[in-house]
Amino acid sequence: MSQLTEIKVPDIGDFAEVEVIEILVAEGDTIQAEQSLVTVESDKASMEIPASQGGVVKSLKVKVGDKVSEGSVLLEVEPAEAKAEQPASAKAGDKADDAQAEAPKAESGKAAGGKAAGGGDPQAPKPASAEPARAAREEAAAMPAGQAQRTPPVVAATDSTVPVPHASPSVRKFARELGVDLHRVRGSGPKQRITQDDVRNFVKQAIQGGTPAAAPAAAGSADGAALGLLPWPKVDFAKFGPIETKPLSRIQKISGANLHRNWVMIPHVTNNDDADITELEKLRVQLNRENEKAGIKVTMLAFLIKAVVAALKKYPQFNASLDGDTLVYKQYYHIGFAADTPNGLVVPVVRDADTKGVLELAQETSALAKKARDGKLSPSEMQGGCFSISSLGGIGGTHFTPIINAPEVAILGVSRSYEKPVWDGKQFVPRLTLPLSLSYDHRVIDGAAAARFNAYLGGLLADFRRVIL
Ligand code: CAO
Repeated sequence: MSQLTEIKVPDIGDFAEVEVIEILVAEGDTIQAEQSLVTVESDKASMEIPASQGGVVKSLKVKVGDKVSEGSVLLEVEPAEAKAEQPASAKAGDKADDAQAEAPKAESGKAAGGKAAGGGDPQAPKPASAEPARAAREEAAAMPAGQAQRTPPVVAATDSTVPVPHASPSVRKFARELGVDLHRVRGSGPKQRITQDDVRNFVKQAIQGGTPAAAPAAAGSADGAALGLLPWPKVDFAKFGPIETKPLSRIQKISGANLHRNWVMIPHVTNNDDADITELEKLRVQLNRENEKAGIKVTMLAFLIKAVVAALKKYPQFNASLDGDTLVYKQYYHIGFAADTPNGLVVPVVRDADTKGVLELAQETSALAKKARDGKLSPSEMQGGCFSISSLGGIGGTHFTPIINAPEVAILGVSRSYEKPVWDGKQFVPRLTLPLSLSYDHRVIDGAAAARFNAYLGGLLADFRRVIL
């Protein structure tokens, strides 16, 4: 039996104590000079360490998670002149980076003929500085399928501002050869690193006709496949009983697409609270009695708009929109309200609600709601909203989760008021209670701020005189 030779980490430049993230060979494998043995990763780049000579791997000296530097022993091989020329075993071949085998002959010869890498082979390719690393990454991204990588150690930068899937150069090459877009592959390795098995499984699933478990989609792409979701179930409903089909209305299609985008793209949280509207309801009934002749009907919606404007003034981040990394604070108060129409949901907008009184708001919302039901709203009457109210109070329910109307950052859902027994210190007394459900965009609004907004709003509704303060 010939003597064992240690294969060490060659000169890898400024990189020290880098983590082994992938072992590309196994004990018993026959390896060739230049074949990738392990992938290491620093916070800047990943690279594959090639074998300085061929032979049979007798023992691995590192495992995933170990930290290595120049001179660290990676494995021991039994050099076999004859064997070194043979092709790698199926297992090793599976894992090896073909790019290494395709590396220019002169370089292979140099490394194979040079002294052990651990000895600091002067011929060993120099590792990447930040610039070549970036170049390697850009080249990898731009390279068409089937094109080989360059010399070892092969480097892929991970510090890009462009989101580049986390994968070693050999995995990138493997994916390119199979025509797989790595953005669509979910990585199962450490830090979501994409392994060769992930690419293989992705292809297998695609061949079998399923939707491969794709990585989460980039913002804006919301089809099920891009989100890594199962395909929509296809059911022959007629098999189970009589059916009738009707195409969605134009409004349903438009509002459905908007609701879907908003639900998927905005991290929603809903804060539920109750407002004591016992006194406000008395005022509302009295106002309706007084204005009956004028034909004005005041519903809770008009009071809600007025109170919401006061709350928006106190908590301006609710009257804002996200524009990239910037928050746009609006100094106007246009309030939308969801209106249920025979053709679907629409959201007319009351402009400059801060300048209008409750009676004017009642008249305007009722006129807009009628126009909505008659399908006569103009596009400009549905634009420019800052905050929306979805009132289901006339219908029922306790609490619900309204979907934010992007690019707004919050929406108030209102359910049906009910008599609630409230302890006044001596006894339970019936109080008319209005359920408030405030959905907010958690990227912009903290839970504490939402709770404050909702509690403040409840306080205004409990004592409406506070609205003028
Ligand atoms: N609790 C108890 N009763 C309420 C109430 C509440 N919170 N809100 C309204 N009511 C009562 C009204 O006082 C009125 O009573 P009367 O008929 O006895 O006078 C009745 O319910 C009907 O009111 P309304 O709903 O027609 O009027 P409104 O101003 O409250 O609402 C509008 C107008 C357009 C918002 C409403 O008609 C509507 O379309 N709501 C549905 C909104 C919707 O679909 N939201 C879901 C969107 S998905 O998030």
